[in-house]
Amino acid sequence: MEIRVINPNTTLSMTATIGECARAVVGPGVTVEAVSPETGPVSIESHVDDAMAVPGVLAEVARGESEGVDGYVLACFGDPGLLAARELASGPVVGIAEAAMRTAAYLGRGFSVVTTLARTIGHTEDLALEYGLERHCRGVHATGIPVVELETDPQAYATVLEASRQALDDDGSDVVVLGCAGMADLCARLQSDLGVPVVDGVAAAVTQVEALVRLGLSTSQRLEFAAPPAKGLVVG
Ligand code: 2AL
Repeated sequence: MEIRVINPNTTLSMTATIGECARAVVGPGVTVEAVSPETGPVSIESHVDDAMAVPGVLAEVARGESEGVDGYVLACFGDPGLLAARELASGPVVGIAEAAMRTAAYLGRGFSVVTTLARTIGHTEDLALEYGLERHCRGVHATGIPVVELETDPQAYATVLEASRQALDDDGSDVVVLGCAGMADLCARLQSDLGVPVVDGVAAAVTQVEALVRLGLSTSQRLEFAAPPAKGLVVG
């Protein structure tokens, strides 16, 4: 089985870490390749970044289809291009926000999302609503750390840990969801320090794709998610 993990941003060091975290949790016989689009924003933390990332995500899905990929993970917590990717792919496509929030709902009464910049909070709240998980999502909390600084800020771990402790208290929640793919490598240490389940969407999504492929399940082609009709593009 081949799973393609698409990091929708173009920071290749982050793509490599995401790939390692995904490979650490899949079963034998599963190959994971982590890729980024050739062009696009270095991080995704605004609506413009989100929109700019989508063409590159769809190009990676189209390439994966020509290479026989069995399923895809979209490894950005905004799940950019998720529904469009489902139209293009023959195998399942799972976004890390949806996977993390659904997984967290198995594990407790309410979860807190701990994320990067405050400006991403609204989009995450919208996603919780869209996925029908607003009753479980008790709060979304920003650390103030820009995505690319998760890799370079020596205080990043301590800041995420403190924000998570505060979020659990403020929200009366019992599970933490990491709101950025760039936090994937912090997950195990946070879970051990916090003493509650901590869900990394990269691990949740890649194991979900593995399970769906193993079950022989993929996106229904019957209505909305059928392949879109080919049409001309006007280039100005
Ligand atoms: C993200 C993420 O997962 N990747 C990225 O570039 N931005 N999420 C976020 N909340 O900032």
